[in-house]
Amino acid sequence: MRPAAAGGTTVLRCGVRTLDLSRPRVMGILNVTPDSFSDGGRYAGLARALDRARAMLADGADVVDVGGESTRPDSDRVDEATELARVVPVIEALAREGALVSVDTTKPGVMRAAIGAGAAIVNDVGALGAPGAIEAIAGSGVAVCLMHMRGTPATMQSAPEYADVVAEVRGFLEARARACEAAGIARDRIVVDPGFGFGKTLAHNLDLLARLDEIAASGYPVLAGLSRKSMLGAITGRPEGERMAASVAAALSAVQRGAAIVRVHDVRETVDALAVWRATVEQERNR
Ligand code: YH5
Repeated sequence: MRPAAAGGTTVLRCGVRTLDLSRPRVMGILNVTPDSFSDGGRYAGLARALDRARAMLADGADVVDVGGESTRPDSDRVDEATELARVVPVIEALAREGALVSVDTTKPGVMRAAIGAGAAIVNDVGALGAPGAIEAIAGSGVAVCLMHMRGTPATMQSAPEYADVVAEVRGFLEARARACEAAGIARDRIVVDPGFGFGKTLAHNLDLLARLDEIAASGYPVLAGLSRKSMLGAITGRPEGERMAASVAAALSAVQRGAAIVRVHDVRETVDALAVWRATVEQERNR
């Protein structure tokens, strides 16, 4: 039997914790926005969010990604106080229970409060582009996911054009990662993400997925967020609530091309699919 992997084990340093990336990992999506959890008041909302997170962890999620600002094209921005009130109690409770928690935010103030509450990963669709964001992470020890987005959530769907979407996204992510490293964020704390659906046409998204190995060749672990997204609707003709099988297939496709982490709504199904995929890969490797 050959060794598991050449070149040593990859781990992501997340503050005092580590995430072993020698096998693909699953990040469960926890939206803590009023549309997702508010009916019944604030505490009922918190209890329901925690129930959902615990269910994802029981289903095998390695990380719970807590987001209080929807970044969908049609969604409203929220102010910092509102976002804090939504995410901090959830992060505090989950971190206290020992969960590895990431916070999906673009605001440095929310990053700092979330880290104080126990978040171990900051997932920023703005790739730490906000003033003060790099500094908020640098001193903290937590890991960061740098995502590519063209434009802003409000403008990103207006006919984006790229000469070579894969080259441009990879170049952007490498430049942001270098800026982070220059500010003192170690290489083993950085994850990159091509940002499926964020200012890309269907053809761009498919190019990024088909050539995800080229993003992975940057040397940084790659996170892929494809779950339930419009590109899957475009391929299958299914509405958002009926994209689970498409999402699982997309996650497998991403992992096969080198994704280290997949960000998903349907944790149980994705974990099962990855277990089968991995069993075949291990069998192939050991024959
Ligand atoms: C991501 O890709 N995405 S929020 C529209 C949908 C379904 C899902 C039309 N945060 C990412 O999940 N963070 C979001 O149906 C993210 N990577 C990272 N790192 C958008 C989202 C969604 C949007």
